[in-house]
Amino acid sequence: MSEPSREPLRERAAEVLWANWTGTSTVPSRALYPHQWSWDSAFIAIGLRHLSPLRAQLELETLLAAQWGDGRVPHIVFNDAVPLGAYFPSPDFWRSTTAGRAAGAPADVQTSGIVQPPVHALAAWLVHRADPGLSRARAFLARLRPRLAAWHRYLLESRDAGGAGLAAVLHPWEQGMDNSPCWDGPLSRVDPAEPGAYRRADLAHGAPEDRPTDADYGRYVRLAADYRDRGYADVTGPDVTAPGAAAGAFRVEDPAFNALLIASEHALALIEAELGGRAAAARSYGHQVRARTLTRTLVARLWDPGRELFLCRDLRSGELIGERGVTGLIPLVLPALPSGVAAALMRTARGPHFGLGGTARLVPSHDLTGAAFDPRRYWRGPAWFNTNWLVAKGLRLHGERALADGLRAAMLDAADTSGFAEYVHPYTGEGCGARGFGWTAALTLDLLY
Ligand code: 9WN
Repeated sequence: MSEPSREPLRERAAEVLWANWTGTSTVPSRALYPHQWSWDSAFIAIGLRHLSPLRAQLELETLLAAQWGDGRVPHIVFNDAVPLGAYFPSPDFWRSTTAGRAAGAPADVQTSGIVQPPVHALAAWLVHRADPGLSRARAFLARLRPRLAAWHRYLLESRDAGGAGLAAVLHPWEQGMDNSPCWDGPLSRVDPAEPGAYRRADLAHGAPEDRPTDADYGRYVRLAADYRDRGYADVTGPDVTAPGAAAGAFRVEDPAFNALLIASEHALALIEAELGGRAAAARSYGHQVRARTLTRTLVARLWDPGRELFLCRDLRSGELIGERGVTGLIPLVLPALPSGVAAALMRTARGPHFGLGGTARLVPSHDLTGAAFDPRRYWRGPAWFNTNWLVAKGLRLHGERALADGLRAAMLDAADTSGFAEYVHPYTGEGCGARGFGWTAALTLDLLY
C-alpha cells in the first residue's frame, strides 16, 4: 500500500528497530527488557524482514541457537553484557546452565527455563518469503527446520498436560499476557514468594499502576522457582492434582498459545514443501494434517458457544475459565476454523466486550465490561500491538476487509502518536509502558509494507 503520508512513520519505526538491535538480535526495550525475548523476536523478525532480511534471519537463528536439548525454546536469552540487576529474574535466578542441564540447557548461553508462544515457524516462513534467494543461499530454512520441528514436538508431547493433544502453559509468563484476569483463579492457588526474596527491576522503568501488582509478582516468582527446583521437569498425564504437586499448581490450556502453535504448524508445512524432496513432502503433509486435527481439538476443548469466544481451560479444576480475554479472539488466524465459529468470533470482536469498530479504538486485552477491566494495567485492559496485528490478520483471512482496514489505520495512528508504546489505552490510544517498543515498531512496519 503506497501511503506517502505514512513515510515519516515508517522511518521512525525503522529507527526504533535499529536502536534496539544488539548485533545478533533485538531487545523489546533498552530500558525495561534488555535481553532477547522469544515471542517478541518472532514478531520483530516479521517487521525487520522488510528492512533487512538478513537481520531478520539472524534474529531467529540467535533465538533458536539457545534451544534446549528437550526442544524447548526459552522465553529469554540473556545478554551477558547487561548488568545482572537490570532485569529480574536474572540468569542467576533461572540457573539454566546448572538446574537446566537435565533438560539439555545449552552450556554456552544463559536462558530462562520457561517458554513463550510458538510464533517462530510462522515468522521463519514470512522472513524466508521476504528474500527467498538470500534464504536459500544461507540455507536458512534448512537449518531452522529441525529446530522448529523439535520445538513443536516438545510442546505437543512434553506439554500435553491435559492429555487431549493441546499444549499447556505452566506459568503466566509462558502465555505472554502476564497478569490477564484469566489467570486470577489458577494463580490464587499459588503461595506467593516472600516479598524480601527478590527485587522488582521493572518498577525502576515502568509506572506501578501500569505494571502487574506485587501480589501477582510473588506468585510468578514462586511458580518459576518451583519449576526450576524440579530441574524443569515436565509432568504430563491426568494426575496433575496429586498432593504436593507444586508442578500442577498452574496448568492452563490457552487459546492464543495453541492457535499460534497451529498457525506455525501450517507454516512448517509450507517450509517443508519449499525444501522439497520426498521425505519433506511427507513431513509437509503430516504438518497439514496435524494443523487441521489440532484446530478441531481447539474447538472441542476451548470454544464456548454461549459466549461466542474461546476460553482458557484450567487443568487443575478441569473447568473452562469464564473470563473473556483477547486470547479468545486469536484463533481467528486459523484458516481451518469452522466458518460458523469464525463468524461468531467476529461478532464478539464487534460486540460490547471488545468494542471493535465501535467504542474501542483498538482491541483491548480484556473484556471492556468485565469487573477486572483496567484500561491502564498491562494485560487487564490496554490494547497491545501484537494481539491487534493477529486479530487484523484473522479478520482479513475470514473476509472482514473493512473492519481489518479500520483496525490497521487505528494501529498506525496509535503507534505514531504514542511513540511506539508497549501498549495503549484502548479508548483513547494514549501510550502506556515502555516507548520505542520492538514489536510495536516491527508490526507497524509490517502493516506499512
Ligand atoms: C516477562 C517482553 C515481555 C513480553 C511479554 C510481556 C512482558 C515480561 C515482564 O514483556 O513480560 O516475560 O517482565 O513483564 O508480558 O508478553 O514478551 O516484551
